[in-house]
Amino acid sequence: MKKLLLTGFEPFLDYPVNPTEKIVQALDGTKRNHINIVGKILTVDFQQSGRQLLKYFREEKPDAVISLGLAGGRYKITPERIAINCNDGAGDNRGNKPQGEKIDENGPDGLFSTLPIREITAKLQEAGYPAEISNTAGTYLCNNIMYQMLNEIRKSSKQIPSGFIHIPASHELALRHGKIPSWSHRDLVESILICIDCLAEM
Ligand code: PCA
Repeated sequence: MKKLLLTGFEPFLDYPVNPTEKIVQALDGTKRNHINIVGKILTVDFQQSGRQLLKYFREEKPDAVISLGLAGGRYKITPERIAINCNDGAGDNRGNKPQGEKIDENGPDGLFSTLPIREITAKLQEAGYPAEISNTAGTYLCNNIMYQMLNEIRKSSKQIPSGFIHIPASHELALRHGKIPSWSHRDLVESILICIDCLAEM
């Protein structure tokens, strides 16, 4: 494993800050145990986010992909188990509001994460960070891009680990939002580095 594509999102809905953007900015261009981290920020847009991710994937040719998203209200780091072939939920940043459409008309109903999600949660817990596998990434942009990335890799028959990790709010966001639990930026960054460590052997 030499190169990791790590993605985060811009702010969306009633979250004026997206901690995933801050984490990706902090780690972009850095190295962790011989893994070069390439960080990219995606828009929150049903028409564009997946295209952006696939473009970065083709340009960067990474050996693994980890996408991060904010799950405002969650208390733990939650690697997602599965992405489903469905767009739904609140309007995105460009005003698109899908109503349960498929992401890929001909794609499978669901695609499982190919990240070592059990090892990731175990390593986080060992390091003292609350973590558990999540069985739903929702139907919004996080699910959408997780699905699109796994679908692209599936079609190309490549063996590239890919998946999605939802994270809680940062203190910076919680202070501005007022009603969600939060972690420090430092703990968020450290926990994502632990997730990256789990890829080292792959
Ligand atoms: N979280 C959203 C989209 C952007 C983000 O950071 C989600 O969970 O779908």
